[in-house]
Amino acid sequence: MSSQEEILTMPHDQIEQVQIEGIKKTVVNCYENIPFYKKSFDEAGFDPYSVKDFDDLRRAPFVTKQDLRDAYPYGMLAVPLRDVKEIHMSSGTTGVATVGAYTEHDLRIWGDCFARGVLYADGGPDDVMQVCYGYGLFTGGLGAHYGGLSSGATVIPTSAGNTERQIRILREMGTTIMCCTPSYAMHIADTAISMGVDPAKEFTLRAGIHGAEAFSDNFRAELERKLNYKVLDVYGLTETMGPGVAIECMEQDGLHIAEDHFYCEIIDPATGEVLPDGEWGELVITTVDREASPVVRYRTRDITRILPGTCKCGRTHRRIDRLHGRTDDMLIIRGVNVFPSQIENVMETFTQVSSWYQIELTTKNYLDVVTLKAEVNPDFDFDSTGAIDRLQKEIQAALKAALSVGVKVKLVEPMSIPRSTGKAKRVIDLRGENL
Ligand code: DLL
Repeated sequence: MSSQEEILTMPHDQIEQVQIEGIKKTVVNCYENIPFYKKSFDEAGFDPYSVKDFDDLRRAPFVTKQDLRDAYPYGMLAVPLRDVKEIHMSSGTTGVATVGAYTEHDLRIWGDCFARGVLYADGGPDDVMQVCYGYGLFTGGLGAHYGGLSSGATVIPTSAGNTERQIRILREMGTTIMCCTPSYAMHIADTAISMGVDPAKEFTLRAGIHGAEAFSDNFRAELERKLNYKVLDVYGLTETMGPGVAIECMEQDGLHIAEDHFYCEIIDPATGEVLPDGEWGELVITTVDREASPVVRYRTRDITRILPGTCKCGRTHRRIDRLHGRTDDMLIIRGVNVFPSQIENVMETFTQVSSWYQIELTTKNYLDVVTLKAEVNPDFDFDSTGAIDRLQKEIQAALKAALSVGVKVKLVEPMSIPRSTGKAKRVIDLRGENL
């Protein structure tokens, strides 16, 4: 058994011991080296030196993305800059980015965590891993890269984009594991098919380690059918490391948290109360042994739950469920709370439409208007206006019933919604732009 497999099958009380020892150091390290934590712990009356168990940690205040942004660029570093060997940043669509810094130790841990995805896929040195996540400040490319190296696989760092070349390499280099966003994997598959290539037969893929965005079970099934491989979901975020915080095993029954490095809690986002296993809420993460950018009770805004019980694979690290979106994904449409995943669930019941959709929000006469653009499948007769009208009305009625809010449905031709090589853009909010 490899040492990683030994860690992954450790009795859970031993994992908890590792976590508690690490957390004790993390809270003291944050308090002593990061002025933000000194202030926030003191204000909350939280004594980092008194932490002995997980209940004690629960008395610590949360840290938010805004806190990390306010500390830009180096305010959250717990080590001297000379010990930092690499820096990544979140894309920061709303302005200031958040910074993730890594010591040599942090980079090694990162590689080991992502390498668990390769282990879960029953892979190792005999695999050829094509990394088509973007390389750069985004953590996808280099995180997968370090994971590939740590697992002993042969890494081909194609980065994102140049889809025809990706396809050529997939066919010619014997790639067995592909790493990219699920939407980019679908785009690669569809482009290959449109080029007359049958990826299910001509590619040699065994597994895809896909994450960075939510994707439905149907989307996964379609990917697995088109590419004839197994899709494993990988979760992570710049603020705590990048990809590898949690990864699915071949059971595809939740993502095993790398619990020796991350302590996860689920809270009620409205009250901050910790919820029991099995209940859905917001994921909060404390790093166990991160040196450069430790976080104590970071509110991820991601919605999931801890799956009770143990996994059939025999590994002992607890699992989170596949993510159901983010608390800040919630759209408030005419006062009604709507999650894009609810819209997706309805769409999936219509076999005539594909998984490509975009939600556009506009304002008309001071009221929110939601338009859902969805692509029909290539075998649907798009020229039959009667059929299109009928289907649009059926989908509209189903959405109204499910969401209690009217959604205008506009079916469009296959391949007409722009594809992305990274995270797909599902919601376009044009409200407030006087349209
Ligand atoms: O997306 C890190 C990553 C790269 C994860 C490659 C997996 C693969 P950020 O750009 O900081 O980091 O975005 C983090 O993306 O808080 C989630 O909302 C979302 N996210 C990440 N993985 C998943 C997933 C990377 N498997 C944010 N399912 C997170 C759903 C995900 N959402």
